[in-house]
Order: sequence, then structure tokens, then C-alpha cells
Amino acid sequence: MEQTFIIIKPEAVKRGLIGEILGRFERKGLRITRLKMDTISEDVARVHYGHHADKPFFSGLLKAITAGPVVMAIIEGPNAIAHVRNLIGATNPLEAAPGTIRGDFAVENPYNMVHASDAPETAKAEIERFF
Ligand code: FUP
Repeated sequence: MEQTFIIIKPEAVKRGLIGEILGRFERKGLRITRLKMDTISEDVARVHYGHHADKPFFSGLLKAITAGPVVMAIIEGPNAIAHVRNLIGATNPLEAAPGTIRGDFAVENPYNMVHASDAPETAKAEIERFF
């Protein structure tokens, strides 16, 4: 069964959206198989978002993801990676369709509420990094 990895970001935890967001994955028919709450260090955040190191928004992104506790989960199911990406919506909250997590709860980056792996290789690497 395919596995993917998600992070409920600090702003979503602060707003009390953990249950709402996890519930959307469960209602879809996917299974949460690992779950933990933790705070991401700046060193780990730099690795996780290393592909954006040269972008102007990098420092703001690091600040946002390390701002407080997050919830991390492994989610399993047929085509879990694509289903979870569909459920979270487009990266930019302005382009995320209503009905998606980002479309329903976020207004601008870097505060787009949730991270999800985008491919099998990133899912594997992120699961190893965080679990
Ligand atoms: P995603 O895989 O949808 O999280 O998208 P990216 O890996 O491209 O972006 C990672 C994070 O960088 C986003 F969640 C929010 C932030 N970001 C910005 O702040 N500004 C941008 O222009 C693009 C991304």
C-alpha cells in the first residue's frame, strides 16, 4: 500500500485545525498509520526545504515552519500521495480550490496550513527524516 507523509504546520495547530485536517484524510478513506506532535528545528527545516534555499521566501518559510509545534503523520492507501495532494490543494492559497484544505483555511504563503510529499522518492525521504 502506498505511503505518504504530511505535516500540519504551526499556524494550523495554533488555530485548532488538527482534527479537521486529519479528519479529511480519514473521511476520504485513507489510513493514518503513524502520528506525532513535535517542533521542527531550524537545522531540520533547512534540509526539508533545501530545494528552496535560494528563493527570496526561504527565511520566512523557515520561520513559519519552526514557529511552534506541528503534527506529522504517515498516511496510507491506494495512490495515497496523489489523493493527499488533491485534498490539500494548490501550493498558493489563492489558487487552491474551495473544498481543499488550503482553499478552505489559508489566505497566503508561507501559511498554507499543511505540507504533503509530492512523489514516492520525497515520501520515502521525508518519512525517514521525521519518523
Ligand atoms: P508544496 O509542495 O505544495 O508545499 O510546495 P513547494 O514545495 O513549492 O513550497 C513549499 C512551501 O514554500 C509552501 F508550502 C509555502 C512556501 N512558498 C512560499 O512561501 N512562497 C512561494 O512563492 C512558494 C512557496
